[in-house]
Amino acid sequence: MAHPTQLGFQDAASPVMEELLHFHDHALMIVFLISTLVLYIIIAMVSTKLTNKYILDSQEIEIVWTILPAVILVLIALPSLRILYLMDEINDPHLTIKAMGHQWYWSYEYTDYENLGFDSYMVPTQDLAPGHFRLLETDHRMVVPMESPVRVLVSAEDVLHSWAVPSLGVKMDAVPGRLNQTAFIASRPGVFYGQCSEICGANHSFMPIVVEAVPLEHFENWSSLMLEDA
Ligand SMILES: [Cu+2]
Repeated sequence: MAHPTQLGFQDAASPVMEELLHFHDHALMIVFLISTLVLYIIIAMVSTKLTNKYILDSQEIEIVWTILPAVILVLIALPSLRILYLMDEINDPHLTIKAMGHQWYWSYEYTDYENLGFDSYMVPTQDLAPGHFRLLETDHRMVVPMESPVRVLVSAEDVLHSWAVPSLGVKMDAVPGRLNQTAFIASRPGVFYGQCSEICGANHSFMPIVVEAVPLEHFENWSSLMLEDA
C-alpha cells in the first residue's frame, strides 16, 4: 500500500501493474533525457555570445529535429498501446465478482455461488483495531484466490463511482445502468487497498475498497463460511 512521503507508484501485485510500472519508468526516462538536453541548450544559449550572422538556414538540423521527436513519440505510443490492449484482455476467469457502487459503500456479489454477497462499509476511526488503516479498512473485505484470473463486473446503484485498486492496476468506472468489466490476477497473497475514484458525493472519501488475496484453499474455506452465515 501507499506509505508516507512515497513518490512513485505502489508495488505491483498483478502482472498488468508490473507492465504499467515498467512503462512508467520507460516514459520517465525519455522525459528526463529531453529535459536534460533542453536545460543544457538553455544554459548554453544564455551563457555564451557565440553567434553567426551568416548562417540563415540549415536543412540537416531541421530534418533531425523533425524526425527525432516523431520517432520518440512512436517509442512511447507502441508500448502504451500494447498495455492498453493487454489490460482489456479477459483470460478465461476462474471467478466473477460483481462490484456495485452505492452512496457510500461497495457491495460485492460472487455470482459463481448461489448466495454469496455482502456490503463493504468503511470501518469508522473509533472502531479501528490495531494494524488497521484509517479511512482504508472495510468491515468486509473482497476475498479472492491468488494466482487466479478474476473478473470484476462493475456498476453503480445511484451515481457514478469508480472501483480502483492501484497495486492491482485496476480502475473501472461504475456507471448506473451500465455493466463494465475488468480483470486482474493477484500474483501474491496480500491485502490491497483502493478507494472510490470518481467524485460521487459527500462521503466519496469514505468508501474504500479492500481486496484480500489468499491461497485457493483459504478462499474455499472463506466462501463456505460465508455461505453458512447467509
Ligand atoms: Cu463513490
